[in-house]
Amino acid sequence: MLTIALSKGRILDDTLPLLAAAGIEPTENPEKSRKLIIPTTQDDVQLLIVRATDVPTYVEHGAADLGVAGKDVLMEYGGQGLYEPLDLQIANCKLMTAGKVGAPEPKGRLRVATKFVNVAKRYYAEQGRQVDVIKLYGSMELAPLVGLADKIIDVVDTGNTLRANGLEPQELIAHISSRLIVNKASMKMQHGRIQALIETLRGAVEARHQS
Ligand code: PRT
Ligand code: MG
Repeated sequence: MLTIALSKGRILDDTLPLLAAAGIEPTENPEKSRKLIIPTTQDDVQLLIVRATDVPTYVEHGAADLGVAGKDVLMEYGGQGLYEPLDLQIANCKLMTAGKVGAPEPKGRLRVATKFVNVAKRYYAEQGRQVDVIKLYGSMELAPLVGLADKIIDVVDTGNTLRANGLEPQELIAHISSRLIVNKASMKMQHGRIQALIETLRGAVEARHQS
């Protein structure tokens, strides 16, 4: 059995057409189903539906052989425990700092609210800047508005969410897309099969960008 971990929403939406190119289609709609293990048209391939931030955990520990995760999630997860053989070029966005429109730079330590705590610490350490990082799980845009933080670090697509809350994108930390990730032991044990799937997906990614 080959097990692929995916999250609902934009990653699932954009990954299903790529998997379909490899002849892998879920036998029921994962967005609608309450099931967390979804069989596919290939008897020996199944999908696991997990939270986006949990995908690397399932794959690193071998509970899934493969997964699809945003580079933001992978940067935050860190470590050397996964292979990342293919940029799927889906769910593109940017990881950015943002703050209140026109707010002056604070004099003392910068307070940064984010769910990307490790990314934030690394980013400001590289700049030699002292910061207090405040961990949040969502609605980061609120933090500068109510004085919880001076800035946030979050993924930005259109920027509409920032603008709607009187914030502006400031520094670009990284361009983000979603990546295929592979468990290291699976890559050894099922090398031929996984390599073939990677090459088929690579072809589907390229075809998508030529049309
Ligand atoms: O939603 P949940 O808490 O379960 O987890 P998640 O937010 O990590 O998952 P999901 O499915 O929302 O996002 C999965 C991946 O999609 C992320 O890890 C990113 O790599 C990628 N991605 C691409 C995005 C966006 N675009 C995006 N716009 N993830 C989140 N957003 C958010 C953004 O933070 C903002 O709050 O969507 C909102 C709208 O964005 P704007 O800039 O268009 O207004
Ligand atoms: Mg989300």
